[in-house]
Amino acid sequence: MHLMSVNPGQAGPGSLGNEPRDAKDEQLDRFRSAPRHDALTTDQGVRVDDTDNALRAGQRGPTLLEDFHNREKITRFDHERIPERVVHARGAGAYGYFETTESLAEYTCADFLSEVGRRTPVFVRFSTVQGPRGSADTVRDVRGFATKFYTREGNYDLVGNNMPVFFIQDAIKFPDFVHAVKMEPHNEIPTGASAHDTFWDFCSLQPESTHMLMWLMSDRAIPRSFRMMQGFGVHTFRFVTADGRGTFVKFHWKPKLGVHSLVWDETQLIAGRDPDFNRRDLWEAIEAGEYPEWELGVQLVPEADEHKFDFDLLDATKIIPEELVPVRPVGRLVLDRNPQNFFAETEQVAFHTANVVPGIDFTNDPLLQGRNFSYLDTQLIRLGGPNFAQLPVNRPVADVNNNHRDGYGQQVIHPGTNYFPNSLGGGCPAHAGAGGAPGVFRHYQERVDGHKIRVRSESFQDHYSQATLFWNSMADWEKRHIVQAFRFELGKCDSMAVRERMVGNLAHVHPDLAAGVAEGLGLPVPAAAGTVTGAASPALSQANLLGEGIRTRKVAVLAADGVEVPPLEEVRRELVGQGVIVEVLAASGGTLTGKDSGTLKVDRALPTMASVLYDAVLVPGGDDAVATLAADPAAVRYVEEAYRHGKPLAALGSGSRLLAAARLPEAVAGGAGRELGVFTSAGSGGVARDFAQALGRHRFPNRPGLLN
Ligand code: HDD
Repeated sequence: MHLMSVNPGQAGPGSLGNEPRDAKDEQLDRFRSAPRHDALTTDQGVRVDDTDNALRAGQRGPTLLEDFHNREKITRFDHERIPERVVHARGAGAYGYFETTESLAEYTCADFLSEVGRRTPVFVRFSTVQGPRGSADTVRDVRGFATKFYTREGNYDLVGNNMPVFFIQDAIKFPDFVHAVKMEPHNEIPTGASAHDTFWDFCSLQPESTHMLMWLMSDRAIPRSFRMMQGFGVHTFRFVTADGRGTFVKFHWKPKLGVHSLVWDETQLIAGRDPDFNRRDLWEAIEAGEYPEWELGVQLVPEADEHKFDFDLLDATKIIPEELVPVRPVGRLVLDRNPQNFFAETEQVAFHTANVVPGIDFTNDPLLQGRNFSYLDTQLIRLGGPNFAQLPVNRPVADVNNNHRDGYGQQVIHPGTNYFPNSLGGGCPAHAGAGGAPGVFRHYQERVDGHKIRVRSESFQDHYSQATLFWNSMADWEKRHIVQAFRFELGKCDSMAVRERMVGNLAHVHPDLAAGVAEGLGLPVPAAAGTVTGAASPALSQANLLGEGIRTRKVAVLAADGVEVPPLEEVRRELVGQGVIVEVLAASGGTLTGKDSGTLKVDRALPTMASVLYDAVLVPGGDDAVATLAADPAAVRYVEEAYRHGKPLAALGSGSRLLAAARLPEAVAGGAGRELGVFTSAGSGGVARDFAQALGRHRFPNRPGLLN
């Protein structure tokens, strides 16, 4: 492997050009392996003539220790793995850019947020939390949403999740929480699931987790795609101006495609059919030029308003409802490039909440304060030493210039002095920022006055009001899903005492929730506890976050020989025109013969896919084709499953006979089909438009006979 000429540790002169995105690209280019047309060599550059046969004494004799190529090859292989992340081990990442659309110069001196139109290169990594690296994507879990901004003033990491609150209020509880949610220590079960005793034992004893549990049991925990999730910085951070004025800020990412989820039954089937469902989706969208995009929004709270809310801004188990402080759009995030090597980039990327730039600072949120210790610490063990910031994906585009030296994996040949102050090195590197120069990090000068105590503030003690707010804000079908999720999770918990304690906690959230869960578990319905308010925040419901358009939604067309091609092509044109991915599926690959004339190319063989890998199903007409499909249990299953998962279905002409063969509930046959997202027509007339609109609604959660 050849590395092109490189001066690691220092970004080259000119790397802070006018277009920062190019700066990161160019920097990465310098680390990419040259095209591999050359002959095979050892790590020392010695050419190797045979990598298929070890050196041995005679054709059938023992292998010789002096075969340095064999030994080096196997040793390198033995050392390929590094410890996986203790949480968020499974993930997928991509490069892109952040573009500022509204200047925040009034609130922060952060250069990358100050100029409209400025583009800053980014790397984003999405992840699940509980499961190890090889676990399935579609488990019920929080999703990580971590963004590294390579700004001209240094790297800024926004290490967030797809839920705006957290399980605990103080970072000292994190090891307890993670031990409880991870696989149980005696048998390492379950993989990628929170439905087990230790997790619910911990949460039932830790009522501060209740608000987060509501999010975790909601559909937010089973996203349809990383591209269709919101992201949140979770904590209240602080913007700071050049003259030292502070403003509280919360960060929100909002996906352009809307917020959409899978249904629970579907997630379990996908975990078998395609455990890489979410990573594949991200990868394929970017390869196809369908670049996912999010809007960055901020909620700004003047310092004078710090105590005006009935919750504490420093408490990470609370949101600021958007109805109290609106989310102000300030920029867009676009992911437009897949990594070239998963390990080098996605695995080795190292995020850290304390990677901040001038103009962005912390608050005293005790969860954030602990994170600011943990991330640097974890990278030291995970990446094998202190020089991980020199790895290509981690290195800033801003110059790096200091007296840190040596350590495992040092890539830089540092000349000269290595201490400060010095005169022999010309006094370099010198303190930045004499005379208040811009672009220098200066800590916000917060006045702190208090006793050294281990006490949680009184203002952190209300654990239920916002859990109730979340419940009240859900559509009926969202509430049903939450109840079913609690029933499933607690139903997998063997300890009756834990189940009862948890249901007791839910009685503080809402009597309907507690009753629904208790009934499912066969427990007595607990009496209502505390005062339950009717307050709601519509911004929390996915029903109000449908997004723009239907680009990249996937439609399966079920076909066989004798298919009526022209009406199908008409519908396909309409859908493809709106950015939908339409794939023709038949019993085997190849080309189908049309009913009267024409042919239809098969994109995929039906047995290699499944209805759960699509957003909707379309059945074209053609008597022979439909008869073949109706006799094929796999095709019938596609229709039935798609129906029971609430997905739009359309049949053209005699295609409706396949719907009949799938024995959909009577309400559909009885004419209520259109309201329930099931469309049939003699030809193609009208179906395309209705079907496309139905795709925009994503699902029809009020159908009879659904599997949730
Ligand atoms: Fe964390 C990874 C998000 C609390 C300690 N965390 C990690 C990642 C994300 C989050 C997205 C994966 C980053 C990546 O893709 O590499 N974590 C959060 C959020 C939290 C949170 C949104 C609460 C608001 N985390 C939290 C606490 C601690 C940690 C309280 C420790 C006291 N988190 C870690 C870690 C990880 C990590 C152990 C594991 C791997 C890594 O950092 O790089 O340091």
